[in-house]
Amino acid sequence: MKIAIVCYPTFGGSGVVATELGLSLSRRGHEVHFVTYKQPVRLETISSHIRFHEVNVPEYPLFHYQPYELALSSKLVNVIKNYGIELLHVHYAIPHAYAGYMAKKMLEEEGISIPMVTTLHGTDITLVGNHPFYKPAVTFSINNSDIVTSVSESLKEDTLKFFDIKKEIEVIPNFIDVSKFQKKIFTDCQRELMAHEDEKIITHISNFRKVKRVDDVVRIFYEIQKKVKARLMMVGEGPQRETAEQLVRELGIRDRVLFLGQSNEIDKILCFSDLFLLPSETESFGLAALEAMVHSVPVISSNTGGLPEVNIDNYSGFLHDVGDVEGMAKSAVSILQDPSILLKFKKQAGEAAVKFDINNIVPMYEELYQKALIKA
Ligand code: GMT
Repeated sequence: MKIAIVCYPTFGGSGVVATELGLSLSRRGHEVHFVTYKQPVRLETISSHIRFHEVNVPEYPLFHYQPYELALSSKLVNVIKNYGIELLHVHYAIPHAYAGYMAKKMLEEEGISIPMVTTLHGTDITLVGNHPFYKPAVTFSINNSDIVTSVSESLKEDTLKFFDIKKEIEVIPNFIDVSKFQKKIFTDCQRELMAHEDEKIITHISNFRKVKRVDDVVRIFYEIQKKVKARLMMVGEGPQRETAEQLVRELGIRDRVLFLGQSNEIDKILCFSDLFLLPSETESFGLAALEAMVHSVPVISSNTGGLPEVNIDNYSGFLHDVGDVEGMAKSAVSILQDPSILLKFKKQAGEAAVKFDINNIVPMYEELYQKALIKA
């Protein structure tokens, strides 16, 4: 099948999922064309089965806001025509589903019919899309997609609650290539560069937006390090980084906390981590938690959104109410304090990740694509 994928090319989860999906589809014999404004971060190889088409938005002084949707829909029309694309898969409703719909309509004028699959990822529904400025456009784009998927049951429920949806929403969870990680033996983990042997390593990875509650991460760690010798690795960049750094200073734990910035070495960082913290306000899925689990790192998270579908309470880690810093710290200590309990949770975290193996999930998309092609 010839498939065009539209996504955000940045470090965000939706872009990562879209890229990994495209790579996997190409390995399964499909031809995949990524259409976005920059080469996606995890798209390292371009081959005859993987192409990248950059959407350019020329700066024009008349425009206060440069019209990205217009450029994207025009680019889609050209790519679909030039490469004989059979199916369009857009990740994130805003503005991708909207631009995709426009491309579909333009192509219809030329007698070309192309099905569009829209995958909802979370913030396009729970935070941004729900805003009155965008709501009519998001509702319209979802209702006019041929097939709609969401990455968790929880996100499906939220979408039906917040929008007037007339379409069936299929749940296809996010995924991970278990064999890539669990069989990989890291010879260069270099744990000793990050912490002493008797110290535990606690990690948080995110884009440091408000929704991630990075201050809670720092406060949870502050409580943990009173009981267990530990270090905190803060990985990522974003608007809350400075306030978190300030809090670290105020709490007097600067020598225990490392802000590593954005990293392409997530595997290496998770390879030496003992525990992962994700106390988010909301999380449609929590891909970062799954990435930790596949590296056998137990997760302490909030029990919000799709997180309970990924992190299994008292098995792969623990779940607590949003903002329950004390509870999260207590659970963390209970795992870290006893080596045999830590070992048990590490093993269980790895086991819980297997359910989301790429080989179980990607065929679900292929099946939907077939359905969409028959419908079109
Ligand atoms: O969480 C973010 O800040 C990034 C965001 C995105 O749009 O890429 O992630 C969303 O999609 C991911 C992939 O499906 C999910 O794993 C994240 O839980 C979801 N984020 C939120 O719902 C806050």
